[in-house]
Amino acid sequence: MIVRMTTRRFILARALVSVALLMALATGCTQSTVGPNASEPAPSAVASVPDELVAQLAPGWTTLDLESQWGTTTLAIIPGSPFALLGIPAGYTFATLSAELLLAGACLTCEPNYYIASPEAQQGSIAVYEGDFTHEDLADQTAMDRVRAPRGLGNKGDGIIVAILDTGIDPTHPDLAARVRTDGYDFVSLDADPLDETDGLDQDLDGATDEGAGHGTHVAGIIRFLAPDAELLPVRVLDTEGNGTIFAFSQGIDHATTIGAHVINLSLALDSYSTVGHYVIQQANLQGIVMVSSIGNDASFTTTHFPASLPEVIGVAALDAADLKAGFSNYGPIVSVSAPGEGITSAYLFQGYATWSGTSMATSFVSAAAALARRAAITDTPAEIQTRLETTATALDHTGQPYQGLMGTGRIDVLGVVLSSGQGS
Ligand SMILES: [Ca+2]
Ligand SMILES: [Ca+2]
Ligand SMILES: [Ca+2]
Repeated sequence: MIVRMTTRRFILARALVSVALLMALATGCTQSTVGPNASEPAPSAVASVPDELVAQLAPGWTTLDLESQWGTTTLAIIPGSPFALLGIPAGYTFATLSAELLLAGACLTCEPNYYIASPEAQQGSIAVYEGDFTHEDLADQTAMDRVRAPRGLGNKGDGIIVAILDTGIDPTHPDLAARVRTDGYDFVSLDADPLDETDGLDQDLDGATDEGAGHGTHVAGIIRFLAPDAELLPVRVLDTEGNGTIFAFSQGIDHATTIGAHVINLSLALDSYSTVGHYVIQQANLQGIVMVSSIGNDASFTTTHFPASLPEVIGVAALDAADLKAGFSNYGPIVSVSAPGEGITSAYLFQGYATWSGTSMATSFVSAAAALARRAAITDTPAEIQTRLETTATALDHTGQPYQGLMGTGRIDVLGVVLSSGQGS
């Protein structure tokens, strides 16, 4: 497992360099992320974008100060925050530049622009698209009965905005068209169209082309079914292969917070703690936003999976059809609840439907439940909603199994969440 993951990260880093080269060639621009430091070893075991540094500026320092004193380029900022994404100038590495910035007191923290990915991209779990699935396959799957999908109740999540930080959403999909907001953003391509698209390229050189595409649409389909009146805010932070960066993630959280999202679905992860990532999550939490994230598909015990392990985030593990831990699902004391995650049918590309397995799929059930809880009790804090999700979950008997007590309080009970909120009519 470790060998495979390490190999994959190496390939990913190499592939993104290739993409940057292609983009530079295509645009005639030589100011790409490929520079003299690109071949040097990463400063961390976790792969990151070459020649980029995420700076937390010290009070009194601006990005202009750093540009004039160190020759950095300012690639992006998180508005109203001390965080900026900087291009590392020639002659510096991440290690040497961060050492100087910290020594000079210009920055409080420096970290690499880490790569992130959906758990399915990390695991190599791809969608099964056979072209003949229909909406009924989504609506009638046993997973909907197991989570007690609330059919015909008054609370359908109206007035609630669920941001989906993912590969985008296909707004033309018949299941989704009526609910996709138009003020999302694409922090991968840096445009105002967060379309969940394919590009015909295998950027991460893993032999599968566009294996991440459709992921955000799949997550959105489950949420739309369970909370049919909630508005879906597409925030594209993962590319067609399911990969992205922590800075794009942070910009995405900031965008969802600015728009006024009530719930954020985070079916993605980073194999490290991130200061900028935690900062934007804390800001979102202060605005009352409920955040739900996948615990990962590494089949491992974890206490640190990011961002699911953060106190402001609800961590979700995946169950198989027998309500046992799905073989791929991580587990640990940071899991709040579990949800079905194996063989889940939902909306997909080409206005169709596909089956996909992963903790990402499980997460979407819980985000929908959180949206309904929020609709029922609009002033509840994220912590109160987390407690409601945990206390209403259906307890599962994992007695004697190695992950007993490590799959949260049980299987999400969407109807139970709504009824306990006093808005079940
Ligand atoms: Ca776009
Ligand atoms: Ca690929
Ligand atoms: Ca691609």
